Amino acid sequence: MENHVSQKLKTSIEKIMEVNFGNNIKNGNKRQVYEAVLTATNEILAEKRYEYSKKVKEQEAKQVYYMSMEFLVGTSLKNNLWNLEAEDDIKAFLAEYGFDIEEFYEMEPDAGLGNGGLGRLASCYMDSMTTLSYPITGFSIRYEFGIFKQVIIDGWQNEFPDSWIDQAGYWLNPRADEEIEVHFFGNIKEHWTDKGLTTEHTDYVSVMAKPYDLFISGYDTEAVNTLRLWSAKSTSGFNMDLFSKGEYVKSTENEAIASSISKVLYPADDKIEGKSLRLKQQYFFVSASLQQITKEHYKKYGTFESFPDKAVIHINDTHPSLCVPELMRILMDDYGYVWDAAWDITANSLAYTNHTVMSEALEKWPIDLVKSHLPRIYSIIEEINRRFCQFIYTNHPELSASIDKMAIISEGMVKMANLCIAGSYSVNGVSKLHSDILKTDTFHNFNIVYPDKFTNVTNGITHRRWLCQANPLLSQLLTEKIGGGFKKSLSDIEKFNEFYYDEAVLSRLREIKKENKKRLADYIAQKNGIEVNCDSMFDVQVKRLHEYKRQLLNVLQIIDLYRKIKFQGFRPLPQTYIFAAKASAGYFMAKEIIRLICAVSDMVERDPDVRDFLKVVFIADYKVSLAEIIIPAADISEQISQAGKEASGTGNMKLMINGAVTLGTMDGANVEIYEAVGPENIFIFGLSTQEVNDLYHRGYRPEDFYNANQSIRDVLEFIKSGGIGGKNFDSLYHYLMYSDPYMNLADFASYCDAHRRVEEAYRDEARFTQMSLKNIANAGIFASDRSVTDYANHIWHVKPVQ
Ligand code: Z57
Repeated sequence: MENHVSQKLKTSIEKIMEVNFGNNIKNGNKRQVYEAVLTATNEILAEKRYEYSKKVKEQEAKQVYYMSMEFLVGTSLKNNLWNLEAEDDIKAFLAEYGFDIEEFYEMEPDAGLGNGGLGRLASCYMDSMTTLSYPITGFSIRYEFGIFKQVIIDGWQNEFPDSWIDQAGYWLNPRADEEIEVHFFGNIKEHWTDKGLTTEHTDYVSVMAKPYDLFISGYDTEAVNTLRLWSAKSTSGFNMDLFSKGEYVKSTENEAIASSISKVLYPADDKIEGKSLRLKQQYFFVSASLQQITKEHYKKYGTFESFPDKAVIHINDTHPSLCVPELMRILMDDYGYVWDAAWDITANSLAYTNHTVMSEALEKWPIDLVKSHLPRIYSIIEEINRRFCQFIYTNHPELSASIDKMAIISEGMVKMANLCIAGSYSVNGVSKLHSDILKTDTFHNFNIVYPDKFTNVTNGITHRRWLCQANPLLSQLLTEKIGGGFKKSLSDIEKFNEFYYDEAVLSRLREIKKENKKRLADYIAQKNGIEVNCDSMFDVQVKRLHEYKRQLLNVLQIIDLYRKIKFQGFRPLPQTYIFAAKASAGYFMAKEIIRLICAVSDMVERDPDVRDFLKVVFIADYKVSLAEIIIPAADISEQISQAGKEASGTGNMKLMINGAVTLGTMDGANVEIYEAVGPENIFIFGLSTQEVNDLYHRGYRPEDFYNANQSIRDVLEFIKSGGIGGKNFDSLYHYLMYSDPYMNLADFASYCDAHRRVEEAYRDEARFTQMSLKNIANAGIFASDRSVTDYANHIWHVKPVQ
């Protein structure tokens, strides 16, 4: 039975072909029909959005505003058609005219408005909130260029601009009627009025924020939410005087400076970039968003007393931390509230999620930078800090000695996490382990002062994209065996446990994995020119390249394996190691690790003694749409970060739900995966968080592990002697021998041992498939539907709008 939406879509596609191109589908070219399909789908969402937002307004429902510098949206066409349950119909409809919908999917570029886990999490949450009919608006920046395109040349990562809007701009709905002005630089003047001492911001530079709305569809729901992306432009176009004088370049300078704010996403993940432009980006989107939110609230309610009951502003990592002083500024300067009243409203409307404990990622800004760029905001932060320190001295004299660590301003810097904790009513980590570390270690003192603020919400993923759409064969099998209910409530997937002894189901699982491996093998053959054996075990590590994630440990094991095959006659199970990762553009060590992976890949490929047992593939340009091809093909999921460093991980969950078995440390959400599947369905190795800390305090010396372990010596000396294709990797050798900050060498032996256990398990086909089934069937708790329900009930206090 054809649904109503499909019917509307078809009519609309036909209409757009006529109106936009004076053509029809039959005679249309691919580009025209592509545009018509995207435009028609966007229109359906726009109509649904209108109906839904009317209901939200009527019911005066409390709303979530999700502030994030990143939303890693990926592609939208397939997701939207799938959510609207129109995919099959539209596919058939296009096929009638000789068009293959898969080709349209491939034409759509990823909206890569994020780096990695943090940005993809935000997008998963938008999907789940919408599916569960909660009102939420995401706020971010309409970067003209998303995360760079990665091209590997001679093993070295090169970055190219990712211009996505031409081909995917059909999803962006401009709202010129809701432009907002944002103020930078200038001076502040204080003067007395009948309202007391008031502050005026003068001589500022204005930038216009123009919103573009991207509609977010949900599955089996009336709801459509919006992701509002702000684009920067100058208030004045260009300088006509200069233009008339023939100074063409100069005449457009102001516009160039203004629009640079929304030009490009900063490509550093988990590491701060203390640049002026980055601070401008943060304030730009925070200010535009909060001005809009407060304006709407005031129009409706005429007061902000009710603000905390009607709105919650979520701060995704500290990047939007300026929400704290900006909301204060708006309430005081624009709406005349006095400090205490404004603080009461602010501190009851903001909630903050921390995503890392790595010191280099905890944001801090030089005082001078904040003061010059945002003088009014800085003066507010100073006052927040003064009152905060006063509060600690008065109520927690025992913490006086820690005041430097806890202060919002200290050591010449503004500490953004401290600002967020002081200014929010809720602070959460992203896995049980991470949230515990926040309380006992990173923010230990704050937890003494505000014990009720700290909570945990373990991350989740939208299984609709990561299972149903990325792995249609597995989704089909699940539907046959347990019904389709899991698409809306993933807890149903638990029923799949019943098939643990069902030979037919186990063999179907193997066939499906094989098909997915073939699909990936085709991609690899085409992109890398490497033939991989689909009967070999696919071992996958895909994520950003970072020292703490220890892709290097993975390569060391591979080199060890290579040497044992080559020189010691070892005959392992045939295995294919698949890597994909982007490194931050300026991150030398990360790029060296990519170069090492590529060199090992070449070395193995060239060696007839080894290549039938071992393959190594580095797939370039990892992104959401590529992840959707790689993840369903994985047998083994490498989650091998140093314990205590990976806040949660979400790739681990995507791989698990696609039947990959985790090989990992007791870190982040791996701990909860371990609890979900049981010790016999996961491979755990390495030091625990506690052991890492103890070793660190005793004094970690990588040479001790070098001296104690023959394999480590062999591998390191092999690297040093030019064994890897005659290439020089001295920097990595020295790094490991004399620094090794993430203790690769300490975990090496345990990791190699875990690999042998993996091989042994994989050789027992039946047993391994059962492990895989257990992983699929117990992934229910990692649905982002569960995560957002936790947020909604325990942090945001919002209800669905039906
Ligand atoms: C980022 O992707 C994450 C943390 C950050 O502080 C920044 Br900046 C970027 C990641 C964590 O590394 C992952 O462990 C976590 O799963 C993800 O955020 C989502 O919470």
